[in-house]
Amino acid sequence: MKEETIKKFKEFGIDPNLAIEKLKEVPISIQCWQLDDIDGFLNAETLTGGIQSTGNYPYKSRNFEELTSDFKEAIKYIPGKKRVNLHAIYESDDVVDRSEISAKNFKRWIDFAKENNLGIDFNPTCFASSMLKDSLSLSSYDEEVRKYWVKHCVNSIKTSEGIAKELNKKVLMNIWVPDGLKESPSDRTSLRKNLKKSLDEIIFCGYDKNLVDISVESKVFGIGVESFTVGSFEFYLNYAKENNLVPLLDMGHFHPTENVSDKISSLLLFFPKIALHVSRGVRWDSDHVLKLNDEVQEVTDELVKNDALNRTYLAMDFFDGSINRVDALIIGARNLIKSLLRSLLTPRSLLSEAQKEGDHTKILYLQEKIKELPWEEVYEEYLKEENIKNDFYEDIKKYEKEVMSKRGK
Ligand code: RNT
Ligand code: ZN
Repeated sequence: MKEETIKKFKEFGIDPNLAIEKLKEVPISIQCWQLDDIDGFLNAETLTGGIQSTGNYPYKSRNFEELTSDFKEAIKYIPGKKRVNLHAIYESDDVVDRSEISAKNFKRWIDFAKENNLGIDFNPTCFASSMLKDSLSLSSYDEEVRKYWVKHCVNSIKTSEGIAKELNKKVLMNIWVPDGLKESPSDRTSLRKNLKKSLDEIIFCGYDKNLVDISVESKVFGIGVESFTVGSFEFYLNYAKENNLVPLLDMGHFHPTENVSDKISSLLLFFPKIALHVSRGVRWDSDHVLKLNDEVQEVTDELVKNDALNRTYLAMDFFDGSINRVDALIIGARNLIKSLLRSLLTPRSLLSEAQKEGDHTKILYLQEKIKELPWEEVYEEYLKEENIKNDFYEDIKKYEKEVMSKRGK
């Protein structure tokens, strides 16, 4: 890095090299489902559960080989520690019904993770299934349906434990269910009681906390289930607190004027660990590719200010089928990384001192002044240290032509 650059940051008491060292240690969980519009490998059922990947950009991956090829291509351009975020529908070996899964059915993924020095995170897939009844899974009134999903989640925990043992790395297993209703329910409580009972049954089976952390993800509404979501924020926040689980906040799962960044400091006061799905909501829709925008910046700022990077599971969650899906992953991941870097390059103590002194003019002055600092040069240095090229657009074009386009449509 140029002396000049270092000097500019030092004037504000920041060491850019230290920022790079810290950034290198922050793992980012990369969602495999961006690469195939959440089709999974069971190629059985269409995507349901109030989520949709729109757009028909060609050449999406159709199987394990294609998906891992695209994943590898994407991570060539993503610096730092990485994890692959899997869903149960990406079962790769000796495929069984998803309620029966174990780590054996993810053998090739485990090998893939070992070869590429990746961690794995796991998700039971409680959607895209004919076993959903009236858009309900774990909260269903139908005991056969409810028990099916309980079993799927229990076996997802066992699968996660198996994966963690194999990799010698902890797995975050995240439960999100699509359960909800299109119109306002006459009885909210019974559905929430069903969900609570199912979760109790799932965690009652026990799990090794050294191997797995379990998170629960809330949502405000989904497509087709606009009026009521069983697993609301209050529901899961309380459930997580009572049962030592990790609350997971998806940035696209709140009312558009509600900011996840504002919730982080409160959660960190009460939970040892939190989890985030870093995503971008647009109007009613969540899950757009991350941009380097103010809200992502505010979220990473909160994590850095609270010295909570090592207490936070950072996963991306978006799926865009209208652009090259490999580019989408790289662009999103890089924006999260840039945001983290900018947060690490912010003079926290100067800002918090100014607040304590009540000098709000200084806060605004500093907040805007530091935007003049050459963070891009620190970013380029980081890429250089990680042996990663900055430009990737032409390379992915070439990959699209030489590899992806051979898939036909
Ligand atoms: C859906 C949730 C959930 C999913 C993935 C596929 O609204 O955000 O995280 O996106 O599990
Ligand atoms: Zn999510």
